[in-house]
Amino acid sequence: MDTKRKVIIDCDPGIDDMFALILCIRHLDVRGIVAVGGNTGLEYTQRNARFATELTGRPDIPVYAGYDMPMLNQLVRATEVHGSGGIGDIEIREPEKKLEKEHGADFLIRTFMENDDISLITLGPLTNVAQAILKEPELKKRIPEILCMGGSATSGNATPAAEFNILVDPEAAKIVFESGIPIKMAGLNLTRQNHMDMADVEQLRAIGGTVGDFAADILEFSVKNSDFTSICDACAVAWWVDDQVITKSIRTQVDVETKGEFTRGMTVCDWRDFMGTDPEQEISREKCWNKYKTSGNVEVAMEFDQKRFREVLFDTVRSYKEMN
Ligand SMILES: [Ca+2]
Repeated sequence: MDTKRKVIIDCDPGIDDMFALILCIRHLDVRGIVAVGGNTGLEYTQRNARFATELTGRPDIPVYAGYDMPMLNQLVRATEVHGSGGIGDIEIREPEKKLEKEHGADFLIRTFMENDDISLITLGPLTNVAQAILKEPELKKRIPEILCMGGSATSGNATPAAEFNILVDPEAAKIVFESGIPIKMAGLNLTRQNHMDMADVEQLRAIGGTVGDFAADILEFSVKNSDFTSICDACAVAWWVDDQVITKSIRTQVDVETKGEFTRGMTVCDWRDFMGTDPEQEISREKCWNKYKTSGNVEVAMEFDQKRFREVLFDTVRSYKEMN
């Protein structure tokens, strides 16, 4: 019996999304991929998602296009990080794999209204998911769980307060975080614990094969761009690929700031009951008080086993080579 977790992946590939797809397609039962505009435009993110299915030998996985633009926000892209085509400076051919005709948001609605056992992974701005919830509010009761790469328990990256995925579409993120759907948040405070550099590029190149070569190429672009990279989306999905990679998480209340002069797009985590006395650990790992009694809508990932993550990643890339 196949016991792999069934998932839909909503993403904006994106270099780190590609690593996440390489992991998920091997280890999870991926029922569909929905592209969203984010790191780059939808024109490229949906193409890269289709390319990922061919790269991994799984062109049977359906790929849908969702929304290109945020709900209200002005357009923000990260093409300086991912290249205008989303996967560095690598030129890829147009995949043979075709895009599904159904809109990505409608696919989300149909899938979650008809199934009870499929979870959702989000690796980009939350536009598609929020639009789907607005169109079919029953989704709030139908999506069992969302694993979200987004936000941060501490610092942002796009601004001092905000992480990129949330900043791109704060209104969408607010709708999702207030939906009542259980959320696992793997934010920057977690993913920054992973540093990939040229040694990792060389290791991927040494593994080789179609997936290994491609992974080495896009990682090299990332590393040359900024000395090291965290491949955030891959760190996030590791939570469901291998439950030993995320070694500590804390449930607390997380709200999305949409109005702040300096803090728009911030994931405001309620750490008031977790403020300990150790200055080296700003957020205590256990509750110090029980004064504020917030409901705790989000499980926030806090600690990451980098060694184990690397083993999982490199083993996965190797496994694709052995498959060919
Ligand atoms: Ca992404």
